[in-house]
Amino acid sequence: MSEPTKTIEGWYAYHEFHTIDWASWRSIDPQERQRIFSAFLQVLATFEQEERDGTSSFGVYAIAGHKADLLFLFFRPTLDEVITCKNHIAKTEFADYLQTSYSYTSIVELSSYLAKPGSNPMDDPSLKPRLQPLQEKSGAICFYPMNKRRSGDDNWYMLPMPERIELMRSHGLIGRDYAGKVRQIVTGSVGFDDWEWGVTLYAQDPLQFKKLVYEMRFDEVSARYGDFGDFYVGTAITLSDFEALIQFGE
Ligand code: 76R
Repeated sequence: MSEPTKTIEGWYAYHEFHTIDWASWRSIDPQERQRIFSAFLQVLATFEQEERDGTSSFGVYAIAGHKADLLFLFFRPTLDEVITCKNHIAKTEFADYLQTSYSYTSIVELSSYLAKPGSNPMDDPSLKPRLQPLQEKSGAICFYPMNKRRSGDDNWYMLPMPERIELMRSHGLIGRDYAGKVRQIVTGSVGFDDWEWGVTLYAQDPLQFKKLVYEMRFDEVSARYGDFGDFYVGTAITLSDFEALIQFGE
């Protein structure tokens, strides 16, 4: 058996994607819509307040394409808390006009591949913000789940540790070229959800997602060992952007 990689976990992550049921939403009168949406905003404002208190992170995103219109993204210390957040949203009247089109449960994960041998990663002061990451409030977001392949000769989990370290070094080097342009949050989901990791990327310019993901496809870690799920791309929105998004301009 090859040696498992040590991982350090941080906040739980819960990505919840929704489509808006525009036909039902349009069918109710504007005052009623206003009332329902105001109540919903109050719930979201609570999540934002909790983020300001430093106990979690929350974000709302507008998503491109037919797979979703909205993403609510929660980073929270416990699984119980993300379940509670999910149910807070589900119990609102506004949720009657949403359909959950996809969701992903995972946990912020740092792996020890590039840690200095013998060092205690917990001594690293840069670790806390990486384990308890705050979301970006502007710019673009990209999310997709992925696996490391386990088929025939291409089985990541049977590679000896030194080989995996070497491959991850090359992966990290490509990533570092995007420092300042793309921020990545890798969340582990073995035992939690249908893929092994979620990848959440932030960039001011969404084109940088394409550049980075494309470049990584040529790197062995992704070329030989990466299997990918559906991609979601969108932008961070404020609560007032959100209000504008769901209005019809009456
Ligand atoms: O954490 C670190 O900065 C150390 C180096 C590093 C690790 C250990 C790193 C760097 N990643 C690591 C682990 Mn990554 N990453 C992805 C994807 O689309 C694809 O082809 C893959 C999706 C992207 C875009 C990306 C970006 N990374 C991982 C893991 C866990 C692997 C395991 O444990 O087997 C996955 C699944 C994964 C996937 N990675 C970086 C980036 C970027 C931009 C960096 C540089 C970060 C920096 O140096 O600031």
